[in-house]
Parts: sequence; C-alpha cells; structure tokens
Amino acid sequence: MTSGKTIGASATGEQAGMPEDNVASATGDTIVAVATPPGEGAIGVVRVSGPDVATIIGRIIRVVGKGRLASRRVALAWVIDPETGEKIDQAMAVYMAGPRTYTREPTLEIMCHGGCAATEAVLTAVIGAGARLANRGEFTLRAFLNGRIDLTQAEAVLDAVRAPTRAGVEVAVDHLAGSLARAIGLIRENLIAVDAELEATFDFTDDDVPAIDRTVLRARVDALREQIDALARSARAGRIRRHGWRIAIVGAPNAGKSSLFNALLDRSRAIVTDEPGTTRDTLEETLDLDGMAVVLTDTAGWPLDNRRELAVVERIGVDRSYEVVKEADAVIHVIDGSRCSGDGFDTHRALISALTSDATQVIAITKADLGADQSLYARMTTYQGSALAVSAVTGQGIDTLRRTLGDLARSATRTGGDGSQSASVVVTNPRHVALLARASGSLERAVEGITAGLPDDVVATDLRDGLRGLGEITGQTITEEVLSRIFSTFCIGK
Ligand SMILES: Nc1nc2c(ncn2[C@@H]2O[C@H](COP(=O)(O)OP(=O)(O)OP(=O)(O)O)[C@@H](O)[C@H]2O)c(=O)[nH]1
Ligand SMILES: [Mg+2]
Repeated sequence: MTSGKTIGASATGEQAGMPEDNVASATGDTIVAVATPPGEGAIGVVRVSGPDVATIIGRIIRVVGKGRLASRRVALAWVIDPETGEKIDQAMAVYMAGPRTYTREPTLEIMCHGGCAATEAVLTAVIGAGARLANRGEFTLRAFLNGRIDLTQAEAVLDAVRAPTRAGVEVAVDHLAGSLARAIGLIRENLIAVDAELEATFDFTDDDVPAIDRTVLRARVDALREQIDALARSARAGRIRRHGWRIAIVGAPNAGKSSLFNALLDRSRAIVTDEPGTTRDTLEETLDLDGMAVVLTDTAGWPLDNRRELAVVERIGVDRSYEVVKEADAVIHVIDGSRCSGDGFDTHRALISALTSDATQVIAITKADLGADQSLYARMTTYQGSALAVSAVTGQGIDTLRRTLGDLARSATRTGGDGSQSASVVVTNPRHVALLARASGSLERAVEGITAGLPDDVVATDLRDGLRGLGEITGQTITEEVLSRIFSTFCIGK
C-alpha cells in the first residue's frame, strides 16, 4: 500500500499511526481528470485520486529545489514526461494522503498553466504514469462509495456547481453540510425503531414480547408520515430559492405592462409603443432583488372583448400568457390608471383566478403621472392583494413595488409551501420529491392497514417500503443503475 506515505525523504509524521489510511479505494484503480473548464485560463487543475497516486508522483513530479512532496504541503514542482523525463510544465502540486481527502483516497492536485495544451500535456503524463481517465462525477462517486458523504450531499455538489442564483448556492451548501441527510436520517431512525418493535411481535411468538398497542403504533407512523409530507411541501420554497420566484405581468393591451417590465429591470428590454398589441410573445428576464432571484415575464395583452376573433399570432401570444400565469408564483395585474374604466379589470381578474389559485396577486395601477381616477383605487380595495400606484415615466412607486415583490418572494421561501410551518431544510431535487411521495404513500398504507386491523407482517411490509424510499434519497438503499444515472449528469473532474 503506497498511500499515506510521504513520498521521498521528508516525512512529515502526519501519516504516522493512521491505520484508516489503508481504506480501500472504491474501485481499486487510480483516476485522473482536468477539473477546470476547457479554454484559456490562468490556471488549470489536474486532479488524481486512487491507490497509485504515490507511484505516479514518483514518476512525474520533481519538486523544485530541495525536498520532496509531503502530504498537505504545497510545492512548486516540475511535471515531467514519465517516458522521456522531459519537463512538461511548472506547477504547484498538492499531495494528500488518505483518508482525510475528498475521495478518502490518496489524491494529487496539480495546478499547472491554464489553456488546453498545458493541462492536456499534464493529463497525458499522469495517464502515462498509470492512471485512467475519470468518468463524470467519479471523484464524488468515490467520496460517496467510501462513505465520506451521503447521496444528498453528493447531489448537492452538483447543485452548487449548477445553482443559478446566490440563494440556490445557499441551499446547495446547506445540503452539502448534511442538513437534508440529517432530516431524512432522523425520520429513518424513528421508522426503523417502529418497524423493529412491530417485527419483534411476530418474530418471537412466545409471550415474552407483548402485543404492540395499535393506537400508539398508528399515531407514531402517522407522525412520521407528516414529517415526510412537511419535507415534501418544502419543495416549492426550495424551487423558489434555487430558480427564483416567478412573476407574470398581465393586463389589457396598452395598459403599460412592457413599460413596467422595463422599469423593474431598469433597462429598455421590451418594445414599448402606443399601439395596443405591441407585445406578442412572452419575454422572460431574471431580476436580483437583494439576493432573491425573481423571474419576471412580460406577456401579450389580454383582449377586452372576448367575442372578437383573434388573429393567429394574437391567439398564440394569449395562450402563451395563460401558460405563464399557470406556472407563476405571483401575478402583477397591470391597470391603466389614466383610464377610469380600468379596462377589462373584472374579466381579467376572473381569468387570473381561473388560471391560478395559489399565486400571490399584486395590482399595479400604472401611468400614475397622468393622474388616476380615485374611484378606480376605491374599486381595487375590494379585491385581495395590494394595489400600488406606479409610473414607468417618472419612476413613482417602482422602488416600493420592488421592495414589495422582494418581501413576498422571501416570505415564500420561508414557509413550508402552505405557510403552515417554517422549513429550515428545503428539498430542491425532483428525485428527492418523488421518493418522499413514495415513502409517504407507503406509510399511509401502513396507517390504513393498522386501522383496518391487518396483520402485523402486512403493516411491516409497508413500513419497510417507506424505509426503502427514504434510503434511496440518502443512498443507503440504491441500485447501481440509479447511481450511474445520477453521476452521469456530473461534470468530468467533479
Ligand atoms: N405617461 C405614461 N405613459 C406610459 C406609462 N407606462 C406606459 N405608458 C405608455 O403607454 C403605452 C403602452 O405601453 P406599453 O408598455 O407598450 O404597454 P403594454 O401593456 O405592454 O402594451 P401591449 O404590449 O400592446 O399589450 C406607451 O405609449 C407607453 O409609453 C406611464 O407610466 N406613464
Ligand atoms: Mg407590451
């Protein structure tokens, strides 16, 4: 076993007395990959992990000046061709003896010159010295297989890399720290305890084990099911944190939707004209409201007269706007305040309600600079939601609207989705959501079975089903096929 030894003369003593250092590699061989993106860059990182790291170091790394590469010490080194001994590049090299490494295996990171040619040359040298090219996500897969992280943490690594917003990174880092693993683990432990008690009653048929109280059993299983459901309900808050709060801007043609869209974005993104029907397609832009991502969508105006036959392009535009509203977390209903009729207000209000039952509604009365009919404001107060006077021309009310939207978005991420509980741990991964639903269904069947007086072993089957669902989230029970599907979405070198 070469791992855990200081390579060369200058032993640091760090490796002494670390029997775990012999932790076997998950797959036995040594892998290598370029961890930085392709293209010109200041630094390229080549990552190596596996039992042959020490041998590889001996073949391709020559520390500049005196000394050898010691574990956890950065050294300036020449990378040399293992066949010819020629210098390939000068780099900073870090050797880390296992098991306190990302993969729990001995690892080597070479920070060489960026750009394709230099990193490729170093990569080729490492392969020439005995490593093989890593598959997608294989470093993280090894961290999982070697028990350093659970599957939720492994998936969080990818989530962090792919997070589109700061709030999304925060959720991923939270999962990386094990918050979701702990939440699921706790439910799982309790479920295992319930299951064990139940199984004891039919495993030992003698009188030593008293029959389990079915009322108590049902309450315990039901409480665990509720905890699973609460986690599943956090998915909406999780999605908002990760991908942003979706707002649809809707209203009558010419109401000032695109002008308001531009004002909120603070740039002239959408075309504005005085002709009704300017916007045909939906336009989507992401806005950062104090760290909260908000996805704003401008839409085609809704006709005032339902009986009028729409031109094909109008019809498509309106249909698209319906889809946007259905998917929205919030709707800004734009009313032209300079027209005292508040054109189409009631019809459009009814339409919004028909399209979405749970979106937050905000009414923006635009063109406030032109003066608004007070009766219009009086009418708005009879509707739920806030009505704000704004002007895209003078900027009046725009900051207030931004603040209102930011506050609403933030509160949507704090609730468990139905506002009933604050969810500190949120679920963001669709795979987890599906498995939580499966586990919840199993426990529901168990509860029904208990109520119906089904035999203990039938109830226990449902409990074990629930356990398997939870175990698949954290990776305790998982098939190789699912694993390879998950890791195939990773980047090379992660
Ligand atoms: N005075 C004033 N005019 C505005 C304001 N907002 C929009 N307008 C004018 O109203 C007209 C329509 O504005 P748009 O933003 O294109 O309205 P829209 O709702 O997107 O219209 P469609 O895309 O056709 O449905 C334009 O002439 C704008 O200049 C405002 O706050 N004050
Ligand atoms: Mg428009």
